[in-house]
Amino acid sequence: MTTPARTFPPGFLWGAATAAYQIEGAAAEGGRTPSIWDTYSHTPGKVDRGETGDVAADHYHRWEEDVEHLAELGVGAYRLSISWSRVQPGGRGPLNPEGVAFYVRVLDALRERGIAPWVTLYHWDLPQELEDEGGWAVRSTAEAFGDYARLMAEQLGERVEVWTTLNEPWCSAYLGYASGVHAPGRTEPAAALAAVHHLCLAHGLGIQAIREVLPEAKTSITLNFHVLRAASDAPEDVEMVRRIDAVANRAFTGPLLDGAYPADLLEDTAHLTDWSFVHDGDLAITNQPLTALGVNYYATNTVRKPVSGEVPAQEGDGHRPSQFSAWVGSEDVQFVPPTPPLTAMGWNIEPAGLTELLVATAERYPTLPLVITENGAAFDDEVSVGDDGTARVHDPRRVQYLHDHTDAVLQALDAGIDVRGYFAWSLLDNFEWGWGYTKRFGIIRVDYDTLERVWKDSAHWFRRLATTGVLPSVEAVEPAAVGAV
Ligand code: IFM
Repeated sequence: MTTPARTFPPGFLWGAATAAYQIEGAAAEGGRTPSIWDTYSHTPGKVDRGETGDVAADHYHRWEEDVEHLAELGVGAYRLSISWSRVQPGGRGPLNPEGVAFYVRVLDALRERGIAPWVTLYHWDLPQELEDEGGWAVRSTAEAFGDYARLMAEQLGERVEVWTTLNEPWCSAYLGYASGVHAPGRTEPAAALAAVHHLCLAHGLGIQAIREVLPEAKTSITLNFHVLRAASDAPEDVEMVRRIDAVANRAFTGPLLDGAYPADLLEDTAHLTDWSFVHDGDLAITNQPLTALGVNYYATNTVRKPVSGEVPAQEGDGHRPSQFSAWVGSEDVQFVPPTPPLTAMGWNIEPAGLTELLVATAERYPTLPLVITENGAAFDDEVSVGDDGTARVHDPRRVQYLHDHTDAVLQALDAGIDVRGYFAWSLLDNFEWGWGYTKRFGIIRVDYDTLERVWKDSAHWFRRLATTGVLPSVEAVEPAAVGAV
């Protein structure tokens, strides 16, 4: 008996995603000035092995080859981000024509190949000058972002399919300003909460500006929701879920989608701030209609109340994000170490969490289409030589991860959820922030000595999925001739 094919609906969008600082390199070329990630990565001790994005995957010089890889993958969309300090050095004032021309070339090349550009305006690389003026802890950064968004709408216009204002503002605010494990590396919890609001305000000002220039623009924001589990049914553990949900999830969905900060968040954080940085009228700005909501999903988190006298453990590695929402206003929450199997990031693998997230988000916001803008996994890949003498990367765990998570999307679709697309993170191995190049998320391998690209088995598998819309078996990883899948 054969199992019936699992098929995605017609028009379901397949894509691959990257971000500027993680792949471009050319950090000091073409008029680009430093962002907070240049400063941070060049600060000794901040990034593993002292690595920086100076060269990264050298996409700035190899973008034509990378666009060919996207075309070969058969994806309908590519999610990229703009380096703010490449197009507007310093984050204010005149544009840098050379920087703008780079993105125009990339977007035009994508369009020529029938690939829709999904552009994120901010994927964590704030121009350093704006950080010097206070960064996301001050309101003027949100205003500068609104101006930048307007300029981009004017310059890039109809080339852009979907405008995403921010990627994962949770990371920008809490990892950048509370835990300090991301740029700019500040450890000021009150500033992190101000950053939450100024990022939401930036989003609203950005959407308003884009719509003034391009009234029909499709707009979005990408959030990395925390899918939370209580370690037990005990009320005190369930209460921990509420606290983390407030600071990690509803701190963003509140202002962005409901037009209000949740009352429990304000109460939980009252010892840190009075939230007076929220001005009259701000919540009408932050709460903009969106074409779709971008959902990034990797893993789940289990939390519990520490037993009396227990010091809440900060799990082993300092780059793990989960612990740091506890750090702002919820110091008494314990994140339970994840249960294997784990990815190379130490994150658990729980595809059902993705279905659950999509169903819960759609229940809360029934008219908002959802798109998975990131999902994928880092594993320690090995290169081997195939029978034909070419380099191969057999990455069965990544194939399994992608298979099980796209299957989880199908289950959400089966439940009637309006999910419109899925972007694999990531097109290429790249600079994984505090981890440098030690973690490989790409479906295409980058050899950091030669900068050569090699398709992993997961890329071959993903190509089958993207070109057929039918969920392939995990064995379907052999290279296929173009048109043969
Ligand atoms: O590499 C990051 C990306 O920049 C944002 N989302 C999570 C990915 C994996 O950590």
